[in-house]
Amino acid sequence: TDKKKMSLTGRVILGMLLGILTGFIIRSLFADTGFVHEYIVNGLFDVGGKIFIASLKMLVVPLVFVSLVCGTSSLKDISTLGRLGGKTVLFYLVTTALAITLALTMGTIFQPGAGADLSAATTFASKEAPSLGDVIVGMFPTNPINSMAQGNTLQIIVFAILFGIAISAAGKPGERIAALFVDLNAVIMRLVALLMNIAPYGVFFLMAKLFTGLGLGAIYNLLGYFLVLSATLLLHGLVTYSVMLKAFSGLSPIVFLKKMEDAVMFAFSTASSNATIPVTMETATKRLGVNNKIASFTVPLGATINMDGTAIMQGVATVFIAQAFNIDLTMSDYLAVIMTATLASIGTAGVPGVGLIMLAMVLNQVGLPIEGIALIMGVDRLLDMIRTAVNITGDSVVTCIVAKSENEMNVDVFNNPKAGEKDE
Ligand code: DAS
Repeated sequence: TDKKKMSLTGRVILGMLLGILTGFIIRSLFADTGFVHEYIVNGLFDVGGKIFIASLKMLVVPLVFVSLVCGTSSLKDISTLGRLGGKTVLFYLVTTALAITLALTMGTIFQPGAGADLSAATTFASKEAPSLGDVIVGMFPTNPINSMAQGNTLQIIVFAILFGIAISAAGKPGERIAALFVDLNAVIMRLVALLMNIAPYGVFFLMAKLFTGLGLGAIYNLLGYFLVLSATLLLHGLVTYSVMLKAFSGLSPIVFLKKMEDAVMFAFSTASSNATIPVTMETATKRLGVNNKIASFTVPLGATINMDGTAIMQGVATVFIAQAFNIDLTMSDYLAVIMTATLASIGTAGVPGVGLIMLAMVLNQVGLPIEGIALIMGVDRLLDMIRTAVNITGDSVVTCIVAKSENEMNVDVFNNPKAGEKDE
């Protein structure tokens, strides 16, 4: 019998584990100079990992633009778009506010910052939080080509929606263009599937390089912070989303989480929601059975404005830093944190490390010392990977809820364990 080739998911998990193991071996056997570090870690692994990330990011702009034009132009009428947009943004804001409230509660209960070691505190450049007005004006492109060149996802989304509406209102010419975008979308999704075949190698390189340089010792003296944050992320990712999915769509959370494994692993290994958009889109449409006209809107939007994992980090980190510096936060401070963190997550893209920059805005808002960020930077890379996985899971849950409520979900595909499985 022909040996059943391991599924892509299995190969990515294998690549991840081998990468982590290789990192530990190199870290313990080789000094951090010399041939191995020079040519293997900072050579092969670094280049391999960067090529993998670049191959994913290469697809984001064309995929977001084409799939969103495709999705919008196939909508029956504008009111659908209004209803769809309203539901999606509402769910995104509610889940983010829920996430940060959970985080503040867990931080207050478990007091991870009590007696923290402040010696590591150095300076950290902070940025001003964007005002709501700036964020909204900033969403409208003055030059769509420039928005695409810069990868400004929110501006691409706005332009694609307007372009899609124009197509559906343009009669014959619109029909021809719509057909073109349907074909373009199919080709780009095929390209996504092809590129996913290099994922096992890309993930291996990323993990090997990361775990060669990752001092787990840094985790030790921040164990309280690390554990409380990880526990809150898992609680939100596994419990909150499961309850929401069941309550608002009746779909099985077990089936959902099983089908999310590819997207979760990509988010974890790249620590970038944006780079994971192609995989989240493929998962939503091919494995969860969501109609492209929904996913093409909710997934890119979610990757940009919906970052529950990041909001959780900001909640726990704010409480940790306040405790570490012995500063008491009042209830109005907590409300300011919830507002600022939710707003900050709208204005920033899903790329590695963006959570720390947003944290600086939140700390500014409640008058906490920005130096506190220096305390937690050492363990942030690993936590960034976990919270990015939570971010895209949140995007996918809302995508399923909205699709189901619009009757734009093929439940048979959702319930079929083999749907969209790639074992070529
Ligand atoms: N890495 C970010 C993302 O891609 C999250 C973060 O930095 O907190 O979602």
